[in-house]
Amino acid sequence: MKVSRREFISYCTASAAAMGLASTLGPMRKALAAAIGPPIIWLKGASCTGCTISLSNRISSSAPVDVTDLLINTIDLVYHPTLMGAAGDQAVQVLQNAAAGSFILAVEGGIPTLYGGKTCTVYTQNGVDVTALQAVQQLAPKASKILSIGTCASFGGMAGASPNPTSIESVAAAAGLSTINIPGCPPHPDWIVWTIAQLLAGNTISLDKNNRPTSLYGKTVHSQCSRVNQAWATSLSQTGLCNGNLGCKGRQTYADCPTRKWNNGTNWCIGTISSNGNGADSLCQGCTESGFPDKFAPLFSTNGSTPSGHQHVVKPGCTSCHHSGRAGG
Ligand code: FSX
Repeated sequence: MKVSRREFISYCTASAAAMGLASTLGPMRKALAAAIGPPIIWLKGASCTGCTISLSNRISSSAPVDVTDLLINTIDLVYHPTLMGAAGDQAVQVLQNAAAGSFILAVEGGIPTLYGGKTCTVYTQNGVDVTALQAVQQLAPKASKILSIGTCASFGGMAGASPNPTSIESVAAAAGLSTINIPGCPPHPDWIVWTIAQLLAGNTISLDKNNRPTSLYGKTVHSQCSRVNQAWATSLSQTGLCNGNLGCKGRQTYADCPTRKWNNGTNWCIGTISSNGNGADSLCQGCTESGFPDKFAPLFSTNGSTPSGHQHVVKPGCTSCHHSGRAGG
């Protein structure tokens, strides 16, 4: 892959910001905070780091256009275990300094609670290990807002899937406090950026019963899907047909994936494979929902059975049952 000079400089700048340099340059950090709002402390519990990787992949035509723009011009991310270069006592001191004032707490990953939470240690303070459970319980009550980033933090998710040997809980359950949830396994980078931007702008975010922003999670995947009026597929090889009887969870899942799409608007799980290879031509796995993944197992079905309450009518242009566009139907 060829990397242009501009891309290389942009990448280096992002790395510098991500190294926590802004956090350690006192006057500069103060000026930054005054310009762009309260600092953000990002903790990571039990997770695969996919949420951070997803955020790092942001590419947008509007600001912040990428992770460089985000870190330099949009947010004051003072502590992030994956992105920052600072480590050890210095990094923890930066966290503590930020926690002494107004700050936003973002947590990625579920919170192990068994064994006193000792299966997940997030940092060491004064020579003592601090668990994710302790850090969340100490910081969450002081935070102006708490963001649960990803399905693990929001609901337990993949990290808390059965048999959940370390009794992983959501951030809200572990902290005993309400959180703004941005689920998705992983969440779309736009969902994270949009929510943080609303908070920094002082806007009130409308939430659904699962504490997800309704602007992002207000409609079912099914109701926005380009296959909504197509006949039932009996095999994933039937490109373009509705995968509702093959295990697709689009009718129970709330997210704007069909219209926003992923990878810079290129494709999404159900997107039809095109000649240039875009699209996964698969099905929605329900990753933004509480109970994922256990509730939606098995993720794939090959029995071709008709979803309950529907008559299986396979013909092009079908207008019966959910194919008439009934959301959630
Ligand atoms: Fe969980 Fe984040 Fe799924 Fe992974 O780190 S939401 S396992 S894609 O990404 O926490």
